[in-house]
Amino acid sequence: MITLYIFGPRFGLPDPSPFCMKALVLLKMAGVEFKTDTADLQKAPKRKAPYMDDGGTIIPDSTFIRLHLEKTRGIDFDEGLSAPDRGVAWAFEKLCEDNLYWAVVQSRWMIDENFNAGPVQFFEAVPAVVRPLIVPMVRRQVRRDLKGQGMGRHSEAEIAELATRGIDGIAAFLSDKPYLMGDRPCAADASVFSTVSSLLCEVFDTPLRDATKRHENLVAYRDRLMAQYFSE
Ligand SMILES: N[C@@H](CCC(=O)N[C@@H](CS)C(=O)NCC(=O)O)C(=O)O
Repeated sequence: MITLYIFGPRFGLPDPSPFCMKALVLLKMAGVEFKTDTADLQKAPKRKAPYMDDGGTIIPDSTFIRLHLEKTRGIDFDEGLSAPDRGVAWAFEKLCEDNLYWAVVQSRWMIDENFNAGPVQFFEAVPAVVRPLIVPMVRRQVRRDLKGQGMGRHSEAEIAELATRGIDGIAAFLSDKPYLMGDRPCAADASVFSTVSSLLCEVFDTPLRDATKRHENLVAYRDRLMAQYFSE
């Protein structure tokens, strides 16, 4: 039996983490039986969620979860795609994960109003006496991560400008297709759908959300895949 360790629904999303959402979608695409449990980052092999337990084998990281499913279940999430199309799908996936994701993190964690509307809830279980120490400490770690990755070195306006390029690119490429690469979902849809859903999250008032909302096809794509994978 597979157990996927995630954070669980928040902010009107199946998971506040686009990587956890992606792993959920991949498992649903694969059609395998699985259950979910709450991630314990101290036990997570890479100290990040998601991670998956497949009959005692622990697989961290959403992309390695994909590769594990492909290897062990004989699945090809990109079945039917040509080699160039597989490359394009991978590039869009990594645009979401290595670029847009960090713009989302910056907007949720570094802008006080958004932090207080969202991530502050992650600290509810922390005893009230130490919370005033822990919360700023974790926010400092996130700021350090953002600086290390590079996104955190830009101004908010510059981040919005960069993210809008990516968002516009996804919208233009998706065009009027039901899925990123055509008539059937592929692995990149798990990632792109999760990122678009995160960008559109109503809890956070950001220029990224406005830039995404401007594209009717992205809103429709989010709605269509949400109905397909999370109707429950
Ligand atoms: N490359 C990883 C990224 C996972 C990731 O960044 N997870 C974040 C949540 S969105 C996390 O667990 N962060 C906890 C931390 O950094 O302490 C994947 O694809 O699973």
